[in-house]
Amino acid sequence: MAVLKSIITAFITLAVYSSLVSAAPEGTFNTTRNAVATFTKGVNGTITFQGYYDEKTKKESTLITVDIQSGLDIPAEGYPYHVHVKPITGDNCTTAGGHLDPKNITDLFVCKPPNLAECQPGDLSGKYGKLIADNGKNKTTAVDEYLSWTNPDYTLLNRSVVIHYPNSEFF
Ligand SMILES: *[C@@H]1O[C@H](CO)[C@@H](O)[C@H](O)[C@H]1NC(C)=O
Ligand SMILES: *[C@@H]1O[C@H](CO)[C@@H](O)[C@H](O)[C@H]1NC(C)=O
Ligand SMILES: *[C@@H]1O[C@H](CO)[C@@H](O)[C@H](O)[C@H]1NC(C)=O
Ligand SMILES: *[C@@H]1O[C@H](CO)[C@@H](O)[C@H](O)[C@H]1NC(C)=O
Ligand SMILES: *[C@@H]1O[C@H](CO)[C@@H](O)[C@H](O)[C@H]1NC(C)=O
Ligand SMILES: *[C@@H]1O[C@H](CO)[C@@H](O)[C@H](O)[C@H]1NC(C)=O
Ligand SMILES: [Cu+2]
Repeated sequence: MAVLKSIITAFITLAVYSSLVSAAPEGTFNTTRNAVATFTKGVNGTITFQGYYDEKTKKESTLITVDIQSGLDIPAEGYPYHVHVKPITGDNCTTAGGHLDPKNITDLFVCKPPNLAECQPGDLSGKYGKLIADNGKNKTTAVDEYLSWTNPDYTLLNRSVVIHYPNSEFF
């Protein structure tokens, strides 16, 4: 297939409450701020986003849980993954549009820890590392303070997550 650089995409939808891992952020998990991208082709697995709010610090944060059970077949290099602005239509990855980038940082800026505030909020692998395959799988978590559940420009809902092959940082 021509210029299909992504491995697979999944639409982010509201999730039902699911149990939490130990790496939970400060604050309270708001069960209505709960979204999941479910991958069923190319890779099997989920990326879950759970929104927290800390009354004391007034800080929003999102616990990101990656749980890919199969399909990451290229070892060592790592798969880039991003939140893209649009939901996916059919199997056409181009319909995902660009990265979630409300501040117009653009793909030209190379996101490097620890300066995560300067990254595109959608550049998950830039902020937290590419998904390193372990027997086709990856399981990892991150606590994010740059996505938002209240600012519509930063929201996750009705967008998509794209996992790219290791040789294609962007599309
Ligand atoms: C939970 O999230 C919803 C949707 O963003 C919001 O309307 C509600 O106020 C939040 N509840 C609490 C206790 O923060
Ligand atoms: C995903 O799971 C389905 C059902 O278990 C299986 O048929 C399919 O081969 C799996 N795909 C990959 C990429 O592992
Ligand atoms: C895929 O989507 C893009 C953007 O919406 C469109 O320009 C292109 O024609 C589509 N390709 C196919 C094969 O449908
Ligand atoms: C980013 O670019 C879009 C489209 O050009 C524009 O509408 C928006 O105002 C810009 N946002 C910022 C923060 O510059
Ligand atoms: C998953 O990928 C992350 C980098 O994003 C890496 O730190 C971690 O070791 C990998 N975990 C597994 C179980 O593959
Ligand atoms: C997401 O899409 C669903 C249906 O496709 C719609 O009911 C819902 O209001 C949308 N949510 C947001 C936050 O846009
Ligand atoms: Cu991407």
